Amino acid sequence: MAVTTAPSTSEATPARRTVLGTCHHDCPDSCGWVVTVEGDTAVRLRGNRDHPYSRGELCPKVNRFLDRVYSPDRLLHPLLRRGPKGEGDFEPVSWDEALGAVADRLGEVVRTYGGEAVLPWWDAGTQGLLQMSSLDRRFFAKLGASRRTGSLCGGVASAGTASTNGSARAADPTDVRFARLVLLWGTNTRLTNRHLWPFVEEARANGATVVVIDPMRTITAESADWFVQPLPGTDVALMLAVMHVLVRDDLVDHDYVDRHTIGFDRLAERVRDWTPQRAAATCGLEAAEVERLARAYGTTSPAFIRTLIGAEHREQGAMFFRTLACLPALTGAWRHRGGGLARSVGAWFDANVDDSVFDAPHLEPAGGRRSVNMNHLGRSLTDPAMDPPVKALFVWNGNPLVSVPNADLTRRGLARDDLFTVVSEQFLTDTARYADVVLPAATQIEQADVVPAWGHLYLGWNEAAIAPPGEAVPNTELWRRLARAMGFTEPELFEGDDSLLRSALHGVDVDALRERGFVRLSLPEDLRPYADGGFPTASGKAELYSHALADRGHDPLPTFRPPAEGTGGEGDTTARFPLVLMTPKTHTRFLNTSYSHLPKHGPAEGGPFVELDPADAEARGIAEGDVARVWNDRGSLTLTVRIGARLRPGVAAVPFGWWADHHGQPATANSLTNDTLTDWGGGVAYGDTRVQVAAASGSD
Ligand SMILES: Nc1nc2c(c(=O)[nH]1)N[C@H]1C(S)=C(S)[C@@H](COP(=O)(O)OP(=O)(O)OC[C@H]3O[C@@H](n4cnc5c(=O)[nH]c(N)nc54)[C@H](O)[C@@H]3O)O[C@H]1N2
Ligand SMILES: Nc1nc2c(c(=O)[nH]1)N[C@H]1C(S)=C(S)[C@@H](COP(=O)(O)OP(=O)(O)OC[C@H]3O[C@@H](n4cnc5c(=O)[nH]c(N)nc54)[C@H](O)[C@@H]3O)O[C@H]1N2
Ligand code: SF4
Ligand SMILES: [Mo]
Repeated sequence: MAVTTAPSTSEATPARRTVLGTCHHDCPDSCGWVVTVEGDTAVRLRGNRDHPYSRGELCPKVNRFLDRVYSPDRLLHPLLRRGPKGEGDFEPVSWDEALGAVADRLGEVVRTYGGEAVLPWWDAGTQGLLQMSSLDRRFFAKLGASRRTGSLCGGVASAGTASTNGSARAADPTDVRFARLVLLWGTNTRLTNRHLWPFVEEARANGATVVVIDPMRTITAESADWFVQPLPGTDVALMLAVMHVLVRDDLVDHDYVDRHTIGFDRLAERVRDWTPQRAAATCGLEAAEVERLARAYGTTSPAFIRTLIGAEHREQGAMFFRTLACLPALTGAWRHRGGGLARSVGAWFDANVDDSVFDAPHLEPAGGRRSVNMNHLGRSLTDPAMDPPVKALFVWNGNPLVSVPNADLTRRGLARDDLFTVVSEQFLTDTARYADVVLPAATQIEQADVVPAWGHLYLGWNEAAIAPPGEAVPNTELWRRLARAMGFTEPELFEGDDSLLRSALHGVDVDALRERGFVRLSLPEDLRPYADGGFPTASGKAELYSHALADRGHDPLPTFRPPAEGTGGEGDTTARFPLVLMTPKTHTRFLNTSYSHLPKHGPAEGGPFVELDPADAEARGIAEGDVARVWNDRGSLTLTVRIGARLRPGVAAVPFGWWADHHGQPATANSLTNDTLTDWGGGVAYGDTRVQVAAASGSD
């Protein structure tokens, strides 16, 4: 079989040259970088000082990116499974042999069960426009495969915000520098969005107060002027009380509310009972603190709310964002630069990027395709009611066995002998160990791409700096090879990278972007999206009362509801599992599941652990360094105990990102987590998880 190579976008190769690129990781910062190449080898990768947002700094993960590129564990050749699934026993084969095996099996599955028996699963392992998801859409449309829906990250926050504002579009995060009050609400800026921190410090230097609202005393909380620590998942109650005070004390911008919102009277009625005392009891706070927070928000201008993802991973996750978005509408904070609400800015990229050009509805079967939520990978692989059953699974840009909740169910699914699994990866992850065929993937410095960001308004260029080592290929090249191996002939399945890129960008001088490494989106410098209203809802106003939510069976007004997994709801497991489990991103050297296996990352973070409050540890006779079992009905983990002052009593935490190997047991943090879908937005409730903890020798 003839094999095409990805078009090279590199210049002629002098002995030593520098190449501009952009970090591809699933991180809001999308930093600009410069790779120094000697001959065929990348010898240095550093931040691009000219980049207006990242300003020359990278992070403890990517400062060692070349160790990842040149790791002895890098996958360099296609592999075919030899031993039992999960054991990681593979033999290297040629691309022709691997593609032949995939094409044979895929053809058989499609003939026997239909295209929907094939399930593609991908995440944002690279956020590059081409390499995240482009030609794959055409390939799987042509196959008639099941459609992957839902989101591990961001979909809920977008959907919740849009329920109030009509769009996920919100403030430019860097405008935080103009604020006088900064609420970092459910985001760990210094860890997860570190390049925004200087903008927060700039606000503080100009007199702003920085408040962190988080159930965990994070490194960001440590740096705040004021740390508010509600019980996990109770924020909507806190927001209702803030709105209660705004209405009670007439801190509402009536002109803004009258002209640019609907439903104020009904909202005022709803929040009437939500006194600071009531919210304080729900949130585990002092009423005086709730009062003080509300007064600060209602009396300080500009007031800027920054949030990201942490609070969306809850059964009522969309409601958090829907309710949060009501706050700046009530106070008219949107009027001011440095006011309003900032979240992902991803929705702004449609100013210059249109990835719908990658879709190919004309290649799909006439009857359409069924949808499978990516958060329910385990369920979709094990549910006997799935018709047709999933018989072939493709995974790229993700490590679902570590990142998806209810992981033991995913593992049972992946272990099925009758499931054919293909994984495209840079490393033999927990997921790849269950593959029948593993295909070696290029890293960001080996592939050309353009990176849309979700933490700032710059589009980044990424030039390929070196050729992929061994036989690794960019994802786009993988889809071209697979299409050819399947005998497909439609030209759109084989479109080249450069042509794909140019077709998706509009209003961008691609050559100038490539030359400079970044370009700001074609948007005004002063972004303020709703200073004069103009909300893209059905009513054209911010919807404090939402008919659209009512039509879909939701409460049309902001409402607090406790999770089913926990106090009071259906399926209450409080008695058996008294602790709420948090599984956050905790490590500066980790990016999700992507670095824990590398020698300068995992070991330096000291290994997996469970963190307990001193009171919970003492009640269980557990001391620092003891080994404890953490379990619920979904799974069990045995972990070293750390006792800290970061959590409240009743809350435990296990960091996310470690692989099963690191635990020395076929389980990870996500073996314990809740896979109930969120209220809307297609996400999942990792955070509404309850567990019990006992000394490892203890019994349940
Ligand atoms: N170092 C590092 N940086 C990263 C990542 C990483 O793994 N490591 N991952 C990247 C990715 S994919 C993403 S999406 C972003 C995420 O960025 P963030 O959203 O900032 O990070 P998270 O840790 O998911 O959650 C933020 C905070 O939400 C808190 N939280 C959880 N539940 C609640 C709640 O009910 N209420 C409130 N108020 N807070 C709550 C958690 O304690 C946590 O401190 O980070 C990116 N950056
Ligand atoms: N318990 C718990 N679970 C969580 C979270 C949490 O806070 N707690 N956070 C959630 C969030 S916000 C997210 S975003 C997800 C992340 O979940 P995942 O996306 O599954 O995790 P990553 O580590 O980002 O996986 C990226 C993988 O893609 C591969 N990759 C990178 N570039 C390429 C490429 O160009 N081609 C191919 N083929 N592969 C590539 C990397 O080698 C890596 O293994 O996890 C979610 N899961
Ligand atoms: S992981 Fe985030 S902070 Fe680190 S270099 Fe990439 S974009 Fe920047
Ligand atoms: Mo994420």
